[in-house]
Amino acid sequence: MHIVFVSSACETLAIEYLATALKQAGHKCSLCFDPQLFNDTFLYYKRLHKFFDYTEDIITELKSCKPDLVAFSVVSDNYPWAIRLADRIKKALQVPIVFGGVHPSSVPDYVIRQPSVDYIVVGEGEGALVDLADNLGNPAICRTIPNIWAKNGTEVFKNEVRPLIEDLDALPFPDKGIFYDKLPFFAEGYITITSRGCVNKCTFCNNSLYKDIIYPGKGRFMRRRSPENVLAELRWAKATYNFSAVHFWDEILISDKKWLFEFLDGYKKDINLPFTACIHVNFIDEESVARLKEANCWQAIMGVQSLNEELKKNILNRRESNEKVRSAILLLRSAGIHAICENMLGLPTQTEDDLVNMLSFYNETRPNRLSLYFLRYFPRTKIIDIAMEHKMLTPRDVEEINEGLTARSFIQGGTITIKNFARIQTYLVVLLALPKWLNRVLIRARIYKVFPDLGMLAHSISRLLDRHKEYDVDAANFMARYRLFARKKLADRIRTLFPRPGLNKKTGHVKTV
Ligand code: B12
Ligand code: SF4
Repeated sequence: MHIVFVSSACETLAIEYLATALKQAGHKCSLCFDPQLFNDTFLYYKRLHKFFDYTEDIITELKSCKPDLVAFSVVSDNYPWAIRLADRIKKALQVPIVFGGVHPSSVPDYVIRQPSVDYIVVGEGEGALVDLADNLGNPAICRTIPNIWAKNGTEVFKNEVRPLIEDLDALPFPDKGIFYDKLPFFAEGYITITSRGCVNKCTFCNNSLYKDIIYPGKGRFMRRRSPENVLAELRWAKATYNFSAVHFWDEILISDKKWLFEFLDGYKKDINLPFTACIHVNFIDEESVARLKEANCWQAIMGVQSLNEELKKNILNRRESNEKVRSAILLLRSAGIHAICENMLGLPTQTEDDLVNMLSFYNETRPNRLSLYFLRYFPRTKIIDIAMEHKMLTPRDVEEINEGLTARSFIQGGTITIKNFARIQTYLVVLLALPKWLNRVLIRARIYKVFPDLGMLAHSISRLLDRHKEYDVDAANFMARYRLFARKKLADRIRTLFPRPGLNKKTGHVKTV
């Protein structure tokens, strides 16, 4: 069977793992990439997005490659995009369509109602997608495959979730070629993951849902590949692709010290390229920071989320103290590791004073970059119940979250002072650029009240101010995507407006008889 993945804007490890599994089972896989220009986390302009829209190019590409199955990897944010495109594909090709990933796994009963979605895979997809591809010609069998939800008219078939993959070393390496062959700029930085699951259970995160609702009794949730298995992948990749940096996309790379040190020793010896990882303050100490630095870690990202310890414990189910956060930032900074702290706005019970304290805290501790996002409620996460108890969400809001209608709204509820929260978001862009004494005066005067609400732009500006040419491959990929696809679309538009004689005015192609 020929399975075509349709992907939006970024390289996706899920697609790479699934492509490997399908190819090993004898199927053919390809990729259609929607660059989503001006419709991403950093830039959102409706008109420009429309001008640079690639929907029809994807349809043309799909028609020419004649897939037997079209597959989407879907998070809540790209769900509206996926549905729009799936509807369009269904009209043009009448091909079966499968959705997998976090959003359909969280609310399969909502997603399966969509007319263009024929199958859903809940949870890990390798086994289920191969079974589906093997049996596509026989819908009766497809309706019984574990992890699959299928439908026949209005009848929905819901199958049990199979046990979690216990031994991650048994998985073949992800198929990087599916992205790199078509979009070579992604090969600048190598992304990989050494684990699945997380040791924590924060209320706003999908892991709380996976652990408590989807996977209880289905095996160990937190799993890690052996150091040797990860190193073997990286050695192979380094020899095959000439990348300049590595990104670890684990929830927390450093949660198992013994594993970490063994891995870092091998990494330093065999790979030794600058790398980025997500960490957690609970696992940071002098020794781990020193070992990370030695192995060439240049950037560490940590979710701090809130500096109100009570709120953190009661609302977010996180127990780390502010003292721990302070010491983690200082340790990373003194080791010369670029420290990024992510924080959340609009949390239940959060007050303006909490955020003013946060400004003061960061003014003194000075991480290298700060991000401040409005809490987005993801379907069926625990924090939704908490927000309802605090009357911040109504049942109707929850319905909209499950339907995926809130994808672009960063603000849901919040306290009455929420408009000032957005101004604090703007202040954060300049906070680290100003001297400590000046910030102290400005914070005391609550100067942020006169700042504009820049919304997403604040986030984009702070990202732009913190660009590191040497190994900031995220930024390089972002630029490359815009350069490549904006140029291509502009050329297409110009060709259509000013066709050369002998060219088809509509398509810009040479007329044939
Ligand atoms: C790495 C990562 C990223 C990377 C790459 C994202 C990507 N598209 O791959 C980056 C940094 C770019 C990123 C961006 C974002 N991310 Co992110 N990210 C992750 C993280 C930490 C790991 C994902 C991963 O690669 N896992 C490894 C792969 C192998 O596992 P997997 O993705 O679960 O895939 C398996 C199954 O889900 C299934 N599956 C997945 N897709 C498909 C498709 C088909 C057809 C089938 C059959 C099966 C299937 O099979 C796979 C293999 O078993 C997850 C946390 C998590 N635990 O999932 C958050 C997570 C997915 N991200 C999240 C969010 C919110 C975002 C952003 C919206 C943030 C933002 N504001 O920009 C963007 C969205 C970008 C996008 N369009 O996808 C949320 C999503 C919540 C939700 N309900 O939607 C998560 C769950 C974290 C959380 N807060 O709980 N993210
Ligand atoms: S530590 Fe991070 S990944 Fe783990 S549960 Fe909390 S938010 Fe999710």
